[in-house]
Amino acid sequence: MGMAANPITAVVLLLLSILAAPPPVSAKLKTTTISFNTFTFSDPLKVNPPATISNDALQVTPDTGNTAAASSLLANQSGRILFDTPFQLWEGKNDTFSDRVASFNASFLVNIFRLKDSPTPGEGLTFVVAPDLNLPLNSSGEYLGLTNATTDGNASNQILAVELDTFQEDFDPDANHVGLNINSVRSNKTTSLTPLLVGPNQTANFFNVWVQYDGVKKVIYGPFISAFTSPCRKMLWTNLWSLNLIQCVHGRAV
Ligand SMILES: [Ca+2]
Ligand SMILES: [Ca+2]
Repeated sequence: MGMAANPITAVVLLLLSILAAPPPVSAKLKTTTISFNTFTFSDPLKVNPPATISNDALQVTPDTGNTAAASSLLANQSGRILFDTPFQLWEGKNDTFSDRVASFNASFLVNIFRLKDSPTPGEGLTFVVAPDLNLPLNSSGEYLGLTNATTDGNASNQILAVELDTFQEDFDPDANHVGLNINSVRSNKTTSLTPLLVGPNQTANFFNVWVQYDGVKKVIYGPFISAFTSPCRKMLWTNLWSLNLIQCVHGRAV
């Protein structure tokens, strides 16, 4: 489980926690919790360049206020940051509880903003569940660090992502939406975030985001969003989609 993104939009993640817990059906239950207040390179993460860790935060794609360098540094980039150890999301068909699927809860603080003089915004940011730690080649732009022109839509991708999309392609409803992506950047489901403006602001723009999966009900809440600056962290937006993880991702995934 991790983050994939494409640039010009600067993305900084400051807090991430994961809870993975199968439903309460047997003594084999196992719970894993990983939390970060700030990030360092010694954390159990796989950082795929140009993603990096900077200012105690995960920076998925390059960020610079140097406009002379911006066009070459910011354009056509994608990065990924993932946990370096896979999670068991579901077990094999021969398992006694073969329909048992893990639940998880990922929460993070995001800052997505467009540089003041940048000619175009970036495509956005995703929370991703992937089969391995590898970043696909040529996965910038509309491919959001998830796929590329050759692999997009292939069932063998075994990728699940919740996107925060900030640039409208011809298959997108607008330039400010969330989507449920299974093996493709062409979302299975989308919902506009208007009037909640997550993406195109030109100043620091912090939001708390939660992506939760209920392995019993087989429902993904993707995502809850609240304003970071609100004293009571007022919930601004929630969403819910039915999803059976067994049908879209490997039993062990990152
Ligand atoms: Ca898009
Ligand atoms: Ca989209």
